[in-house]
Amino acid sequence: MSDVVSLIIDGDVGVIKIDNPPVNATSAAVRQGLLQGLEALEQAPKLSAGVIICAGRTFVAGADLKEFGRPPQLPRLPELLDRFERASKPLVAAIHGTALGGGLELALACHARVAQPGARLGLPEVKLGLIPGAGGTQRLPRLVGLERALAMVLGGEPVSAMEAVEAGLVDELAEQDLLEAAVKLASSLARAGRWRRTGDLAVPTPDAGELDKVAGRLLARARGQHAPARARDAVLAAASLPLGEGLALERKLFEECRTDAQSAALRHLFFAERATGKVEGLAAPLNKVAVVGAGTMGSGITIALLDAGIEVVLIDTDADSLERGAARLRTHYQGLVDKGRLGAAQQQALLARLVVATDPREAAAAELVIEAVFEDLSIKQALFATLDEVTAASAWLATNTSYLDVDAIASATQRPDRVLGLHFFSPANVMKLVEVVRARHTSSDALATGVALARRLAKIPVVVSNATGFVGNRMLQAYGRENQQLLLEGATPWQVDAALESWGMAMGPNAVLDLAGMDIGYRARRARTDLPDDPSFFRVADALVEQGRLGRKSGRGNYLYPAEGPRQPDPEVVQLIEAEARRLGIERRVVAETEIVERCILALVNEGARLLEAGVAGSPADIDVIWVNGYGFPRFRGGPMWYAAQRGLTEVVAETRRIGKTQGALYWTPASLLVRLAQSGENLYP
Ligand code: T1G
Repeated sequence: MSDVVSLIIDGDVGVIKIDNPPVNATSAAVRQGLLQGLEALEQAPKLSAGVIICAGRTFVAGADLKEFGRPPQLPRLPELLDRFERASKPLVAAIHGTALGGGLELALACHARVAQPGARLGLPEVKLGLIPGAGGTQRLPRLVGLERALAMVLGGEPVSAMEAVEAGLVDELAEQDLLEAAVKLASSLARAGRWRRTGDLAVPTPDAGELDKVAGRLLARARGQHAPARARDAVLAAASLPLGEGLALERKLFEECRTDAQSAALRHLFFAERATGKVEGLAAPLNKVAVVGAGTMGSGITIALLDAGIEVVLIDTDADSLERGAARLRTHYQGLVDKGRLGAAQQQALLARLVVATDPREAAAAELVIEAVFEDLSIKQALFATLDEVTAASAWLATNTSYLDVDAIASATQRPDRVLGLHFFSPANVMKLVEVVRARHTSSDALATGVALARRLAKIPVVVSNATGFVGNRMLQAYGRENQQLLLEGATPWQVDAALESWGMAMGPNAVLDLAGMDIGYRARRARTDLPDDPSFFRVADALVEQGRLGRKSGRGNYLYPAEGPRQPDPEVVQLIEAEARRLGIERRVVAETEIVERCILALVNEGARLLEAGVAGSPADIDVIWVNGYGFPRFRGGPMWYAAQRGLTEVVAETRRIGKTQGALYWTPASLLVRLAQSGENLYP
């Protein structure tokens, strides 16, 4: 057979075993091996049935994404699976781990499915800008009905083995030995002399109104994306077209997705998010972590640590703050219990791993301390000096600062090699991004320990160098400056937000400022000595804060926040902006939506390029991962640097220069990296 697919005899059953680490993707070699395995099985007179099983940690988790963009090799998966479905002997899929995409399609082309209780089954192709392309949109509805098939294909989320049994997707749960259960079922199908081909089943006629509701809800969540609507068309066709025609339509729609720029962007991110944080150095094991600062960030970080099975000492020298933080944790977990998402026993076990204290000396036994106190350098330095005394010499000390100088913080200790930044994003137990900050003396083991911890928390670590705002917030400043300037020049906060949200940003910059609270930025700007000499710099945000309009937390900021219902535009804000514009001598005008998007997004690109030149960001892919996971940049556009690369750097540089003619060279001089690449005909991505 081949080194990735083997045929083993188990009584009268031929077991086709796939062994293609790490996730048994259906590479060309696997497809060739499967075809050979099936032909050998059919030609073996002593074999009456077949089982498809996988070695390693999971059943087939999909087509091999590394093959995209290369010339296709035979057999292609759709034809192979049609061949499986028409096999002359019954085939049973034995599922463990995650049967996803082409893996679930392989199982659907079999005649029955057995799964381990912990297995998960799904068609996540839309998350890659694709649709199932090997029969999933036609066979799944035949087993689970159109409504559930729409939800699975348009949402892309997997279902548990139990849910799959209830839905008719899986025939049996293998509580004990998976292979034994599958062989037994395969034999029984052969003895019965009949087995059902999924493709022969009729699709139960649905309630059209219900279908529209399911599809409408899922499509609304996929604003701006192309694949989900194509997926809907393919799935609905299963109820109206014979299998062959439905498969042909699926293939056509799949090809449209495969060649769509959105899929290239999403597949870029898939690999980019797995490539970040590859650092030298040895990650130290962490069993006990101290978190200092029981505020919003400290509590969120504590939840993430507890959820990952780590013991936490939550310290706050202010007893009231500590109690508020502890109450926040208890409320969080009780809320999960109330929603049925956490068992009471699990809740107890989680909280049993938590100790709270007001004395920093309680951090003595922690292998790592994460500081999340007030964003003030002297406060942090004093704390790190204390931690230096009270913790073991081997302890790692991390600061969660979002923009302060990590070198200055490290200098307060005798162990700067063991000091790093772990910049979490709020809410820290939800947001996936962690900027792992390499300060001047940070050792490679310290970095590796930070990266490994982020992965253990199911987050995405990106290593950045120490510089004001690191990467994400430095770029946010450039993006925010354009927003502020556009307001002074004539746009309203809701106009800017609407323009960027329809372009794909998860939330407009003014709504984000209100959410975070504008007093934070206000204080940070006053503490800085490196701001541009520009009286209009963030002047609208500052004026709002000076009028007590901090954002959501004060009920009004760029918007009004009524007790009930959505945020509201506020004419008073326009008056405030107009007054500031007059004072600054800025003549207001009508600002077009295209100008808003162009200036805010290209400001991001230019600042990102500057950070690459300065070595603060390690790669364009790191920047893309930061902005789609920390700031709501639309995934289907691949990230700021991917977007610029697809647009072409010659055009990006020309546009930057054009904007600079009216906005001035201070902010709009094209980064020399972009100019150099454009001139040499190169790009940010090969
Ligand atoms: N192709 C190639 N490599 C893959 C892969 C895939 N489908 N899935 C994972 N890998 C690599 C990944 O890059 C990493 O490599 C390693 O495996 C571990 O991954 C026809 C066309 C299965 C839930 O979308 O969701 O089928 O960095 O770090 O956290 O209709 O991987 O170690 O070198 O993510 O334990 C549909 C994608 C494809 C599933 C495991 N399938 N994968 O998560 O490990 S399109 C998917 C995942 C398709 C058909 C269509 C996850 C996982 P490296 P990991 P994990």
